[in-house]
Amino acid sequence: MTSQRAFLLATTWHPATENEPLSYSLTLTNLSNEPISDFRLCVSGPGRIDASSTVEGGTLAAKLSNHSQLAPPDGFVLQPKSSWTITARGLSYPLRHWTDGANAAYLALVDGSTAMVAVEATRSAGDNGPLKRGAEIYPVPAHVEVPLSVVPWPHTVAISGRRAVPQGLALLPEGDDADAVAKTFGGLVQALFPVEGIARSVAEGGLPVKIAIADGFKPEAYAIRFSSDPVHLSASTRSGLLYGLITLGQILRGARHYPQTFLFPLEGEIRDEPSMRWRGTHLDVARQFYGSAEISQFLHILAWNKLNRFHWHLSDDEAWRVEIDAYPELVSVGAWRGHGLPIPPLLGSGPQPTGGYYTKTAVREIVALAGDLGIDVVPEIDMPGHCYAVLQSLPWLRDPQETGAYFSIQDFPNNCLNPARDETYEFVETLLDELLELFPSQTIHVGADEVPADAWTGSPQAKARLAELGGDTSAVLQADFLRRVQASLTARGRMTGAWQEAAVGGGIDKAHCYLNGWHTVEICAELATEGYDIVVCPGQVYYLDMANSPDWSEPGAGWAGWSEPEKLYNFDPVEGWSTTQKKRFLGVQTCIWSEPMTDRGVFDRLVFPRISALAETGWTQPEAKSWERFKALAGLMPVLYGSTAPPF
Ligand code: TNX
Repeated sequence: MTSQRAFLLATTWHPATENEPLSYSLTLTNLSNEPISDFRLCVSGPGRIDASSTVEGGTLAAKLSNHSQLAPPDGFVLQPKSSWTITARGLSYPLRHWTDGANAAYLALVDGSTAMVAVEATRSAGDNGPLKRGAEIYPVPAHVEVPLSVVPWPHTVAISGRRAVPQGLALLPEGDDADAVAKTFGGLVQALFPVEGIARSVAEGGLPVKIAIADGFKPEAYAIRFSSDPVHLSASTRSGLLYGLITLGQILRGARHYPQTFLFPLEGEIRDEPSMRWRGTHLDVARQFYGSAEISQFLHILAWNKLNRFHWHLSDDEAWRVEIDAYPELVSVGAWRGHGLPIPPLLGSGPQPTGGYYTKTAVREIVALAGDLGIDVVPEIDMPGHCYAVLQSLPWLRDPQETGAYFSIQDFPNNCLNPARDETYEFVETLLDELLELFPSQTIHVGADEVPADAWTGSPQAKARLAELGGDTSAVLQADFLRRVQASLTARGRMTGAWQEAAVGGGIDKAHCYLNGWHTVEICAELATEGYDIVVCPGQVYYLDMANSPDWSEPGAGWAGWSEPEKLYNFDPVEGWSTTQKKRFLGVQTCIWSEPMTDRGVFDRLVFPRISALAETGWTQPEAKSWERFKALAGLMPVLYGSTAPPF
């Protein structure tokens, strides 16, 4: 039962000064007319109060990662209209932005019930600027250096003349492939711009566009020939045709919405092809859940940016998100956080069960949509680390003799699958049976990131296995585990994807994998020298959870720094790479870790327009990039939630 009493939590971050060390204070106010006692204040949000922090005014009675239960002194009564403040010092994760602090709270009462607490956004003692959320939409200027509104900018544009802006595009497909692409494009513009009527018949004023497959194009390349009537679009693949239609749709939208600035050409040609073959984004649906409708719309946006890889991060410590018939607990337990559940409220989820998962039907629909949109879905199941949700759901996977505790960087205890247990491999094999049936993609990502250096040191089984392997670090055990998982994937005809840590402890088979380099470009280059194929995604630029600026008022994280759109746009992912190293370069992706994105206005602010800046890096030839041009055109690109709310 949830009590209706009213409480308010205000939190303040005090950065360290010359005289005072850093501190984080939490003030609970009882707004009701009744006193309250025998309670714990439970909070969560990206920043955490460590077990080693000192707490003044109360005690840290229990905690798991960023879920903290704070208890007032014995016998304490919080009187009506009065406040209780506690202060934590010595936090290992300094707060840098307003989304770092507690963004959900409740009281746990002795009778087992909970009471809701309204939470104000965390303030910093040194910065009172208005807090920002919602995408920043760049205004389209009156004059732009190019006459067409296309993002990412095409390879070759040789057009002339201006025609009266057509009312829409009347698609005239020739053959089955072209037919299918026309349908996909119809669905795409309907989803993104439902009231614009971009695809419409000749009778409604649509400009005829002949679409046909033709020989001689690279896989994603296309050509558009403008002439008085009709326009001709050709490509050798469905994705090439779709990209051509997207270019036409973008030209039409620019000319229609900004007729003084952009035009629809009368004659000439656009020939286009991407500069990189891997142009993607990752999305973490474990820390925050994104329902199928959100994923579908996000895929539409990726396609409009000509992005072709969707790295779907489906599991982490905080949750498991995909239905697996053999292990129903993975979703009945692992997909939900809540007070009293095996996974407590984390990262802003409240006391009520919060979460969700994708049914197999939903996954199949999403994978099919992605395929139509030219997007390869790369599912990630993170292992052996980041498995707290798995182990809470399937506790028999643990070594029953294990003693002691090791902690992950996000402060989860004993969160790694045990590489010495037969049960682990049975689990992984059964999981892969179902996963591979759901995901036809060439690549399956197995995580491999952030296994604590002291993982498994309390497990007799793991110690025995390590001795057998002749190693003395957890990295050796991890590499042995990953090689076994990879061998299984290779035997089933799949490539293994992994974070860069898969290269430690002896590494995995380089011929059948690619790695995401997430530390620096230099590390990516070193891994390329070792012979790994690399997708470059360094945290300090391509992690879209990092804030847009160092200001407190900007949402997002800050552990890897901050990345404004211009920095991301101009970033060279292969700076300093040799020709040999470049042979191992697959392309680029952004990573959308979702810890700070409880609020969807925060998602919009962090993801847009930076994802379009990445898309242009992936598609446009480096020498043809121009921040000024991109900035002028980016305002026409879609955002997911349409959240452009003013600051608050
Ligand atoms: C590091 S990058 C992680 C994630 C976090 C992210 C937050 C990587 C492979 N692991 O678990 O969500 O930082 O920025």
